[in-house]
Amino acid sequence: MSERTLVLVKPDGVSRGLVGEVIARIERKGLTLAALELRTVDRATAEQHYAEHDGKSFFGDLVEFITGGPLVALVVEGTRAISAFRQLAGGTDPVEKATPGTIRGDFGLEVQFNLVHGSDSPESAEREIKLWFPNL
Ligand code: RTP
Ligand code: MG
Repeated sequence: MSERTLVLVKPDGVSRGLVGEVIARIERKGLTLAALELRTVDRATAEQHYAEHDGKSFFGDLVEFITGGPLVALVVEGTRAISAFRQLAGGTDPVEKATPGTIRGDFGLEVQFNLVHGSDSPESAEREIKLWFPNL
């Protein structure tokens, strides 16, 4: 069944020049791009995007980081796209959880700078796509 998922190449991924690398991996997997935009996100959007983490110790740093420079937002489409992209990304901690061969496992060292975001469920994907691409 075809699904859509919201992917972000976070500001660290953009500043390190890894946008092409991430997109190449998405395309090689067989997923397709339904939307793509470079943008610098405002605080309100960032707080809504990560609303589930509001109140946690890292929330302030997370919002600062995600609003701190341009990121690339994408809608990625294909069979089981939500879990397929989470698998490409690897676990949240790039060293302890993400394995080599994944985006985070190959390029990341720190939890805060883990390069990419992918929606974690159909409900999150629907909510996040509406937030980032209301006209899609
Ligand atoms: P994301 O939402 O960005 O795709 O990451 P995720 O699902 O793998 O992880 P999640 O639990 O949703 O956490 C969101 C982001 O918050 C940062 N974080 N820092 N310092 C910490 O303990 C901590 N825990 C999470 C990470 O950057 C994570 O991607
Ligand atoms: Mg998450």
